[in-house]
Amino acid sequence: MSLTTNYPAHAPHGHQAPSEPLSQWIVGPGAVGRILAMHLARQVPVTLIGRREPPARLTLTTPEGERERRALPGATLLTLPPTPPAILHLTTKAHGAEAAIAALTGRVPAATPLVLWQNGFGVQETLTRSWPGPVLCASTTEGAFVDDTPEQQAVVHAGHGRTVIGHLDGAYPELAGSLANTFSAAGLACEAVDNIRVRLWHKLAVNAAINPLVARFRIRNGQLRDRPFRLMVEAVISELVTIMAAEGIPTPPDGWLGLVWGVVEATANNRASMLQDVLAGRPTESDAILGPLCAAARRHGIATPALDTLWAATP
Ligand code: KPL
Repeated sequence: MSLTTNYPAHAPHGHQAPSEPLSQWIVGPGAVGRILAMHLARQVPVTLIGRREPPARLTLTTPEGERERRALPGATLLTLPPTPPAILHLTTKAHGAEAAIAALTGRVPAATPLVLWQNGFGVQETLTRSWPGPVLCASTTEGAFVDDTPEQQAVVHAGHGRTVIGHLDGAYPELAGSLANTFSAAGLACEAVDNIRVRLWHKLAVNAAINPLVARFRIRNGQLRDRPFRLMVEAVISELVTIMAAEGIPTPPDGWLGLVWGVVEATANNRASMLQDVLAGRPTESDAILGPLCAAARRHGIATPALDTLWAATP
């Protein structure tokens, strides 16, 4: 089934997707937004939207080294297209999400389904409760980075990952299933899940174990496998295990070590998002990623020296 038209706000279960394909807007032209746009554009009309005009043509380099060049309709938050989208994807950084939604409110129909792609765990809860239409959260381990050299506007898909999508309370399963099918058909393996809250905490653990360390030492994900970084990753994971147990977050099927090292392996060639931010002099998502974990640790009286040091060291 491919993704189709508007979903009413009050049909959390049992809603049927109509049959006319309509466009999807992707707000936030960073690495995740570009990967999503370049893949989705194979299946449905896509508009890429930024604070500034996004590049009119993009080159995608696949993990296998192939190159695909494509013209993508673009817009800014001040020059939105006249026809509203069927689906609104928010791929900004966690700290930019609420400002982007404020800029869109009243300018897209209130019932438009919203998909949140942020790392961390914060805006997901806030926007799920405040956006009038259906809100799904997506969590992805696709590895990607932007390569904006003057001669080319590009996104490098550095490693295949998996995406899961769902509503925080398990609502809108048909919408989640329909979107998962569209993403998978477009080449981004995706599964609709009824426990996205748990999946977001799992991803939080992955991001906490990888991102601050690679940003601090300016290394690619795969270099974490080498000494002395391996020991640092393991120190973080051992704190994460205690926090997750105290929070009642189920252990992932491969265990916490298996989860983190699996992503490191699959994205070995990637420059993680936090490293990209540090290199570009942008604010990082350290508060969104380390904040909820350290807050949970404090609630349960758990000492987190490794996480505290990383948080203090990350801008
Ligand atoms: O999510 C990521 C990120 O870069 O933010 C990972 C999965 C760690 C890939 O680099």
